Amino acid sequence: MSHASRPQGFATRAIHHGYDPLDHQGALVPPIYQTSTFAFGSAEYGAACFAGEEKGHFYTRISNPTLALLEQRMATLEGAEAAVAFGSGMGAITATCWTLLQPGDELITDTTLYGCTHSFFMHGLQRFGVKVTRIDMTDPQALADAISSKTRLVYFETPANPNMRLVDIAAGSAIAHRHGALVVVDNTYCTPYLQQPLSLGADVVVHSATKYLNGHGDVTAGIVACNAELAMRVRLEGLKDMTGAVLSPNDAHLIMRGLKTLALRMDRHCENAEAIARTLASHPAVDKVYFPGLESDPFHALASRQMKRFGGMIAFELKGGLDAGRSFMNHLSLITRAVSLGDAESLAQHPASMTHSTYTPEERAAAGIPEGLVRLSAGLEDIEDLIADIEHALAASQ
Ligand code: HCS
Repeated sequence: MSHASRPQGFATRAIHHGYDPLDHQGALVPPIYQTSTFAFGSAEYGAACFAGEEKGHFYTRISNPTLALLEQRMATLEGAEAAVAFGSGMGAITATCWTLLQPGDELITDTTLYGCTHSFFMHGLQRFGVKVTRIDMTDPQALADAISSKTRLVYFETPANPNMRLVDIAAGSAIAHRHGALVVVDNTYCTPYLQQPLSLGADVVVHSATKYLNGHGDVTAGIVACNAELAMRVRLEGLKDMTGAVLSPNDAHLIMRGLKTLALRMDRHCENAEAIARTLASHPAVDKVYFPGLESDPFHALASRQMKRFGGMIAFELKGGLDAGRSFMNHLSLITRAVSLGDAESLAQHPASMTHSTYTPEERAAAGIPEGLVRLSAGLEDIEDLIADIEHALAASQ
């Protein structure tokens, strides 16, 4: 294999893919095209752009060179033909669903979803005539039993936010495809560094790029990655016409800066999370730890097959329940009490009253989201400092 045709590794593509400084006056870092609109050399050229006969950029809600570079990088990292960037993860999710569903269709999803995705499905899509069926997707047989010719999309997170349930992507995709349904996987918790759903049979990957992909807590963004035909539909219907949830070029630049260190950061997040999970699992105040890296976790075998490592997210319950969980959070001094995840800073939050407060208590119970559950996003700090903070907060909450 010649040097030029040798496939480049993940970190190399995250840093270099799609850009040659010599095409841009030598600028090492890609220029930011901070512009809303693009001049047409002639009226005819502008008309051809609008007609789709010319590939040129003409308005940033539809495309922009800085967004296009981020999209190419995310496509190569996910093993997709194309990607589309959005101004938030919810922008990516809603645009995908508005593009691929119509009244009368059915969407089958897992009982556990991020709170606003749950809310969009139950209170948004259903209002517009889409049937939403929630099942236990950790059991492929439940999908096989529920799916029908009306099922257009099968949608799940793996690991799921916040209770770390895993879904077998290959098994779910095989069942969905036998019935002509498309599979959409929210890959936010893993990033393509840890898991590539398209290679396991999924059709569309969605991300909140606000999280690990950017990694620095200063941007909200979303990504859809899939085949070129679907991506064009999501761009022209879901992004351009139905949500307008465009990403700013400056934020695309920040995400590309984050992507340069994604591989390094993910390894550190994974190492810190494993050490925290083992500390929690052996502490007398802790009732239950939800982390697929623990050999005792029910999803350990699937995670070992489907993920490169076990990720940076942990959930746990204390023996003292909700009160102890709140006390734990209030006694943290290094770990920040905040929603979101995947930042350099470790973050702790209470799903029942924060990210998953859009569920009714009954829905949370059915989804396996206990009221006392605490969610931790392991950051990049020194592990000794994180463990000291956690041990102090646990001791104060017994
Ligand atoms: N999706 C983010 C934002 C919550 S409101 C999270 O923390 O799960």
